[in-house]
Amino acid sequence: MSDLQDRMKQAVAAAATEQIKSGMVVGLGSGSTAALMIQALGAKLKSGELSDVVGVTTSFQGEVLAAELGIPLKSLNAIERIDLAIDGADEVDPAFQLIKGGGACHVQEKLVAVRAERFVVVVDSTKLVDTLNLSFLLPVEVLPGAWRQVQAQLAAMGGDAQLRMAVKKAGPVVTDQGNLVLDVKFAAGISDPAELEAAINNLPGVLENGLFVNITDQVLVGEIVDGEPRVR
Ligand code: ABF
Repeated sequence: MSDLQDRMKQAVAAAATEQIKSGMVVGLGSGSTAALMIQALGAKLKSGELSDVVGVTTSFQGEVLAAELGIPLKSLNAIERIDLAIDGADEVDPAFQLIKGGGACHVQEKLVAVRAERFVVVVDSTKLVDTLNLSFLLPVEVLPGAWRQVQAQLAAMGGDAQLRMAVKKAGPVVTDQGNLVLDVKFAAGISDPAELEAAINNLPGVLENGLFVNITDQVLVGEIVDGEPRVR
């Protein structure tokens, strides 16, 4: 990550953390920007600026980080509500529709996002696009025994789907739920995210895809203006 991008992420994570109030149940997203937010939350709880905050994590990685910072955590099944969820994204279009799942955590991320009273997305300005999927592949979590069948069905829908492999192709990436990920490219991009989200999720063997449609309440964008990080 470039230093500039890092500064944008820091700024946007800090701005999002300002929205967390004492007593809230907060969805804690995944990825590097959300991790900065989790760190900022941990610092505020430690200093006493915030109290009685409960986190609901969206990944094993986030769970480990939050536990290290002493943030009290509960599972989705153990809470009655989520007041606010804050998470990153891989692409954001002008209508606030998202592609997420670059970290293979989109199943839990979507569960938390749809449950939240308010869903705030934190990105740096490199994530803003006019049309989804032209530069970032769409992740689809699939049951291990069904990946080739789903791959073929996605091909019939016009999508080129490749099994996500671990670094150095040591084996497939395995999600926190023990499933596999197909990364899909639609050559012309995604013109109707709502229709495609539903169509892909309707394929047997698919757990969830990374299109987040009509869920986002606010997008905070970190950018560099005159050499300084700014949030809009
Ligand atoms: C999570 O982390 C994912 O849905 C998305 O893939 C990724 C964004 O990561 P980063 O903030 O590191 O760019 O939010």
